[in-house]
Amino acid sequence: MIRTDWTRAEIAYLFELPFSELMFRAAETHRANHAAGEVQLCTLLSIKTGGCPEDCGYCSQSVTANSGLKAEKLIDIDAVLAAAAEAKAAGSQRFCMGAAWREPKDRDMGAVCDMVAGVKAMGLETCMTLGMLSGEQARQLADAGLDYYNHNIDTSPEHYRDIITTRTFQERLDTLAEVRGAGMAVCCGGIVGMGETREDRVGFVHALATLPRHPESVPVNALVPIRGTVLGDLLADTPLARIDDIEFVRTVAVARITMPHSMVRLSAGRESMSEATQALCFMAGANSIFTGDKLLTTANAGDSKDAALLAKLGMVPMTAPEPMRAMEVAE
Ligand code: SAM
Ligand code: DTB
Ligand code: SF4
Repeated sequence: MIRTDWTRAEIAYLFELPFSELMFRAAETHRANHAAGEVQLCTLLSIKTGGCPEDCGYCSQSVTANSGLKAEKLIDIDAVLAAAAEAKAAGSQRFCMGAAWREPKDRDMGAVCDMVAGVKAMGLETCMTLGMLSGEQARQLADAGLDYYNHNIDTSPEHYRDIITTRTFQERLDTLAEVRGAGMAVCCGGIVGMGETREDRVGFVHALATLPRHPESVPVNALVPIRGTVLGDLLADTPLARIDDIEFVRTVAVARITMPHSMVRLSAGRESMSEATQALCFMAGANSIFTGDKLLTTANAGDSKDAALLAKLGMVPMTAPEPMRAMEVAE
């Protein structure tokens, strides 16, 4: 049964379970709803890098960060299609395009919709993350064939204002409602390791698991500390503040148990994670990763490292598109 009425106390209880008990329950939920030996491969491309007016404390692309990144223009559709072809050849199932915008300008919509249509025509699932959307923009993207829209709530509602001051948690929820209203699937998660408390992690999972419909994809990122960003500098100066591996795995497990049908993506931060920690995340129910050498602006594990890890774990890339898989499970 899919529950959207989780209480914070229930989620806190899951976080507090003995680790082996939590892992057992998460693995059980995973097996009941997904093919547990399969991992979905997704590839990211930054289609518009840097110069973002928002002040997200973790992000290299904010104008408030001194990350040395220079603002670029929206890239050409040919470059997008070439990157998508490469991703497809490497076995990726979904192609995610990200732009460092607070929201897209209406004059950009034609170009991004062409990108969606082009990538979709190549037989890849399409995802975009462009910041906040109006209802009309969401409809335009849906009409162009966009399958997923990524828009993260990032952390608990209480911790949100310590991380970002240029928009509110409620504005995130408003865009998610526009995405749903336009009929697209939702990709929504956040970042662990931003100096939040356990209670914030409880509040973060609670906010996702009590949305009117669970996001079809839930990316769980571990903060990538980038020099020149508020959080990157803070973490570099206090290394002990880095998220504990077991606590990260617990977060993945609780996401899996509370949102059983969702794809839980082990997202940014894998580069600095041991193979053993990643394996624990898969056992805890993570069933999706970002592949390739690059995320948006930072390095990622890379295809050959990932292929070696999956082979070592006896796991295989997912091939069937997610909606089909969901139907198989429902039968
Ligand atoms: N501008 C759009 C937005 O904020 O929705 C899309 C791009 S933004 C880079 C997408 C997501 O990447 C953020 O919501 C955040 O969760 C994640 N992210 C960004 N920088 C990160 C970092 N340094 N470490 C981990 N995750 C990060
Ligand atoms: C998500 O949750 N993580 C991705 C994707 N959605 C867009 C982005 C990760 C970015 C990591 C830092 C960087 O490369 O700039
Ligand atoms: Fe802009 Fe997105 Fe980075 Fe925030 S996370 S600064 S909105 S690109």
